[in-house]
Amino acid sequence: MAGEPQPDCLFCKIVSGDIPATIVRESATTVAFRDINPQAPTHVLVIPKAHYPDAASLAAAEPETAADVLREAGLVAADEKVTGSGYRIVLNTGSGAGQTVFHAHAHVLGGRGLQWPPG
Ligand code: IU
Repeated sequence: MAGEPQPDCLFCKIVSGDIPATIVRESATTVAFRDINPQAPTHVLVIPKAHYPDAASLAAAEPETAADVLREAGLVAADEKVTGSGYRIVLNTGSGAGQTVFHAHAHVLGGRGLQWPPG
């Protein structure tokens, strides 16, 4: 069923606690944890607890949960004190765009200068 945990999904295992992560925020529908390979001083991933392969499919199926992910991303930025300097929310979608984990997630990047366009 759509949104159900997938046995081979690493982020579903972080949600269930079967794989450890440094969790910085949690809500009824989301978990936020530090990226294991940080690309900036602040690099946190916000994921829905429900399993969808990418952000667009999450938004199509559960728009309120997609909004929760974005709200939590903003709260992470505030917690990390990067709202003043600016931060970036990234939704890599598809392997050609660099997506490597096919459980929807928003990267929250901040704490350094960020170039545009991204690579
Ligand atoms: P991507 O947008 O799918 O490329 O992002 C996946 C991110 O998940 C990437 O930045 C990894 O470093 C990160 N990550 C993690 O934090 N913990 C894990 O156990 C795994 C990946 I697997």
